[in-house]
Amino acid sequence: SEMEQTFIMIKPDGVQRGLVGEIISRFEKKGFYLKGLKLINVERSFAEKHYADLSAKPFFNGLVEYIISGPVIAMVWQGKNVVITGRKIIGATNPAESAPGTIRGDFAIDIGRNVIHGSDSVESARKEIALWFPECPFNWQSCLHPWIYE
Ligand code: DAT
Ligand code: MG
Repeated sequence: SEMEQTFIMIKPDGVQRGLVGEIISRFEKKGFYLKGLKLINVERSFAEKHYADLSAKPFFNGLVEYIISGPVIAMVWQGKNVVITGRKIIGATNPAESAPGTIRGDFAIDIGRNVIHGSDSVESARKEIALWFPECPFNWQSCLHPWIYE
C-alpha cells in the first residue's frame, strides 16, 4: 500500500471559506504526496455520477445541488494507507460527530456543509480518480521520501 492513492475533494463551502491552504497543509505535513490538483466547476451529471451510489437517498438532490454550487478542489494524494488515514484526517461524515482535530471536527457544523470528500476504500478511490482525473495523476517522487518512510 506504499503507492496507494486516494481522491480528495474540497467542496464548494471549503473553497468559499478559504480552507484550501489549511486542508492541503494537513495532508502535506502528514507526509502524503500531492499527485493531482485542479480547481473545477462540475456539471450536474458529473456530480450525479460521482455520488451514483447515493442516488436513492432522500438527500441526494440537495447533495448534488451543493456540489455544483461553486468551484471545488479535486486532488489525488498518495502514500502508505492514504485512503483510511485520509478518512481519519477528514473525520466522521456528520461534523457533529467528528472529533476535534479532524477537518470536519474543526471546521464544519452541518452534514450538508461538511467541507471535504475523501474516498472510502481503495476500490472507490480507483473509480473516483479515473472519473476526476482521466488525464491521469501526475507522477513525481519527493526527495524527502527516505525521511518519511523507513
Ligand atoms: P462521506 O462523505 O463521509 O463519505 P457518504 O459517502 O455516506 O459520507 O455521503 C456523502 C455525502 O452525503 C456526505 O459527505 C454528506 C451527505 N450525507 C450523507 N449522509 C447524509 C444524511 N443522512 N443527510 C444529509 N446528507 C448526508
Ligand atoms: Mg463517501
